[in-house]
Amino acid sequence: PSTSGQKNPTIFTPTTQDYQKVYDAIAKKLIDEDDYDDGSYGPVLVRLGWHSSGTYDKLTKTGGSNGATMRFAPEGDHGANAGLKAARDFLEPVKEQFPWITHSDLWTLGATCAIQEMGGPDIAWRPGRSDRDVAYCTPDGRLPDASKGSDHLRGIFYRMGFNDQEIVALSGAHALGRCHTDRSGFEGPWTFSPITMTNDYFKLLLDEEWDYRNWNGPRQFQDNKTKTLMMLPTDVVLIKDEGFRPHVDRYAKDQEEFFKEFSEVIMTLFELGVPFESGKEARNVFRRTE
Ligand code: ZEM
Repeated sequence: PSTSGQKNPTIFTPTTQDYQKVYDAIAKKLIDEDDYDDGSYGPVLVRLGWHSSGTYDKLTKTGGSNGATMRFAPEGDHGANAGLKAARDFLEPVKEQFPWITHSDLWTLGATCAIQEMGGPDIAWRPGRSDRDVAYCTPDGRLPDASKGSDHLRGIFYRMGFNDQEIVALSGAHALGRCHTDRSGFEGPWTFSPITMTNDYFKLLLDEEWDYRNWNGPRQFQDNKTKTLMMLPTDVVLIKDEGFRPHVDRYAKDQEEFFKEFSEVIMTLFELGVPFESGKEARNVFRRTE
């Protein structure tokens, strides 16, 4: 059959409305599939977006969300990425429904959607990531090690191009989700509402007394009152270090201020290393589910 007179039917240029459809499909799945962890895949989707982006190295311009190289064994099997298959598998049917979206766009859009749907701030997002082959996998060790101190934290995040304020803002994502003994070895949630985005992580860091947990697992902290919450060594560093502490204080006092700065920095995180052809005007905030 002749297609003359038509545009090449195999080339499809998705619009903002098309990406909104992907957002809506992810949001619907988050509501429908509530039989996971604390009742939502939201937190693990956020962690997937973060780990796909947080490999960025500003000096060599390698890593970052472009590529979705965690699909391949070397990177998917890095210790830091344990458990993220759950998030990748959750998004796979969405990829099949919208085959034109790249995995790398889908993973960052999934995290963006999850944050908004869990009551977090609006986050601007734009497409433009392409999937790359196994040769682009990053070496192990680019993501932070929770057992370490402030020098390590700064080393990792400065490499991505972030500063102290941005490190603290990003850490506020630990309002969400929990640690799993079969993934990181650590155990438990940071807050009492792990599927709702709040500034509680900062409030709890300041308001609770944090003792070492007496157990066989890796060194972690537990709240002295209920003994049900946890903090990682890298979380507690934020209240001990004088470069980090002022931002913890600010975010604990004012959720709006935290949301504003979190929104800005996570947008930046998700864009690290992406050779966008579009400009900043291509960024869009998707409509949330009612
Ligand atoms: Zn996390 N994170 N993270 N993080 N993280 C875990 C879980 C989650 C660190 C870390 O070692 C760990 C950021 C920064 C840092 C989330 C988001 C973001 C876990 C538990 C560990 C050990 C994994 C498990 O056992 O399942 C360290 C050291 C960080 C340095 C500051 C940033 C930045 C994040 C996003 C912006 C989220 C949402 C989770 C919860 C995942 C889940 O499955 O519930």
